[in-house]
Amino acid sequence: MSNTKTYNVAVLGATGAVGQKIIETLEMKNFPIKQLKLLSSSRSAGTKIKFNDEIIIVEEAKPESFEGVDIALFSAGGSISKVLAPEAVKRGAVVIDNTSAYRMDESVPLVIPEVNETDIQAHNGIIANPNCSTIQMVTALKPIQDKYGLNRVIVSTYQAVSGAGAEAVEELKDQAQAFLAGEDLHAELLPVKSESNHYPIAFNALPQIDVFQDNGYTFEEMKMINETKKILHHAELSVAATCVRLPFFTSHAESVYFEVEEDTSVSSIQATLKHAPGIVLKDNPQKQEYPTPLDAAGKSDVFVGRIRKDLDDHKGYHMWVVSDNLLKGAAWNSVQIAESLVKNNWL
Ligand code: L14
Repeated sequence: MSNTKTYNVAVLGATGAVGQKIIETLEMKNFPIKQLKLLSSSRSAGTKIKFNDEIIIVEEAKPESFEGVDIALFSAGGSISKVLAPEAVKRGAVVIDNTSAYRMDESVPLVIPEVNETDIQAHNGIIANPNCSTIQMVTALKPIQDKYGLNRVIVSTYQAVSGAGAEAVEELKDQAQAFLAGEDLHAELLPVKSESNHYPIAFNALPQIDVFQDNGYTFEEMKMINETKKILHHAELSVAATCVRLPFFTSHAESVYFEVEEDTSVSSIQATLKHAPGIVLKDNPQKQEYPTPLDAAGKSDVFVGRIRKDLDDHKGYHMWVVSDNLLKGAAWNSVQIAESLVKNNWL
């Protein structure tokens, strides 16, 4: 017998880049919804959004908005999550939070369903969705860790502008047009809106995503470092990251160097990843086959290619990992967590 139970679901940040993808993913996956509530700041309240055959009017999010809600998907920024997630939990909702507000909180599971689904069970009302760059890398590293052990990871990212929101996408479009018309480029947003210096992203590369920390790493880099250890339950793992913004719209790409504990081979790693959940192996140098951001865009999988052995360290390997940052990196992973809550009765 199929489970016919349905749920009251709320999406906070419904008009944002991730929020819109969450709504599309809920519809596409036919999530068992009784009533869908769309919430935002007062600025976007009143926006009309289509869901299945219904037009839903976005409401301003308030603590009382979560009355009667079973599952609330949050992606309206960390400071809003800090205020409203406890209010939602107080009213009986389980919050799946897409911001960095709770990820490193010890009482909050940080989950990629293909990697550590059972961690969800221990939730106290909040489950954190990892950072987009972390999700795609860890989805690819987990089967490798399980089979060969893992003691070191060094990653450089090539990140799409949509990670910084819909406004950043507009900034890139405007700058690209200005550049081709021979006009001056206006930079008001990237690398970080709230900071004083802004640099053009069009035809450029910016080695800063999120704010700098005292140790010289950016917060995006530290998120990758700390979240990877937590999700893999491997506090001793050495992780270093360099996160770079590039001028394309969708999908992050990553060059990942990793060192395994047991001797293996490229073909063994390829075979392992070929059968791993959520992974599509696209690795055939003879035919020039490897994933790119453009072909990963709009797809829910994590694509891996360019697997090769380090020339000096016999336990070192390199790979190229690409995934849609708004889907597996955000909306898709969040809805997978919601599906797991329902399927396993972990609400
Ligand atoms: O931590 O600007 O969830 O690309 C993910 C997107 C942080 C910013 C997070 C970006 C955000 C990042």
